[in-house]
Amino acid sequence: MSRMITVGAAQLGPIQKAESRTSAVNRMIQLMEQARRKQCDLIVFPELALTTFFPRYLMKDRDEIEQWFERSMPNEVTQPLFDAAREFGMGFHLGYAELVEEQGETRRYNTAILVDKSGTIVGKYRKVHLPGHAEYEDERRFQHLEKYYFDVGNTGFNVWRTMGGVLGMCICNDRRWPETYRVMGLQGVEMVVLGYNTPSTNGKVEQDPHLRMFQSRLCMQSGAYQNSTWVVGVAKAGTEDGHQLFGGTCIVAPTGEIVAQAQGLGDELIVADCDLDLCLEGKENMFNFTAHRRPEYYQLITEQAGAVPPEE
Ligand code: ING
Repeated sequence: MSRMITVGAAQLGPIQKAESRTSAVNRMIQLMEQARRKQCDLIVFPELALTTFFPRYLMKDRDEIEQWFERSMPNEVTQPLFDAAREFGMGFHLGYAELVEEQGETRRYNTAILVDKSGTIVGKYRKVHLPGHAEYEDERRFQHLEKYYFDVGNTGFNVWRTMGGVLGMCICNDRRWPETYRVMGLQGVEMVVLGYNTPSTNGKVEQDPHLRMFQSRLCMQSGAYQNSTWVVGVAKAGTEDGHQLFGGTCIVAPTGEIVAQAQGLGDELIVADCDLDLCLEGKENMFNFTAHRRPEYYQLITEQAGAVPPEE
């Protein structure tokens, strides 16, 4: 048996601060047209795909902050993506900054949606692991103010039965945490789709760019292998107003092997035929959770956040 999802991982090159959302959407539509020619069932766009990676800038004025956020989805600017999905019979995953009123309070989330082939939103995810810091840090070459701009997501790590499989989502820094994949693995996930914006250098300490790429890949490949799921990781890449983001968009098989990867740092579509039945081998053997997991020994994982070494 095979259950195929042809997936397009649509890396976006840089979006400059001055670039409009309409322009970003037009670029994404072009990638959808390419993906249609390659018969993609699903196209995956990056985290915060409509704008530059604005958490690198400190803004204090409320209106100035809120202009980076979407108050509804779809909206006037993003409607063409939904129309193309329906016309092409192609699902999509999109990351964006979301502003909502919840219990009388304004909340801001780093959000992603999953849209099916009819152009209907079937799933929403709000980023849980927000990296960086909540206050301006003078010693940094650039800021990473996600904890300042966003609330911790309140959706949890869900999966959805759509497009012939069990699909899940996470966002950027979430990909570095094994818990992210395992919670979806325990719901039988067969494909995790995620977008990221990862600076090529650390804003504070020197770090080899090659090492940073290695670590990003290591996390996605081990998440795939240890849960026997496809992982589709899609970058926003290149230089945004002088700030470099690494690329490395890739599609990872349930074996942990990379089956397709982007070559450059611009808008680039890579495609793979992902047979969801390839997940079965791992799910029935090495990572047969029912047979082999011992949750009674994993309590610390949900009881505490930080490490507590034994006393000296
Ligand atoms: N980006 C980064 C990521 O995890 C980050 C966060 C901050 C990485 C500092 C490295 C250093 O790839 C997002 N958008 O989560």
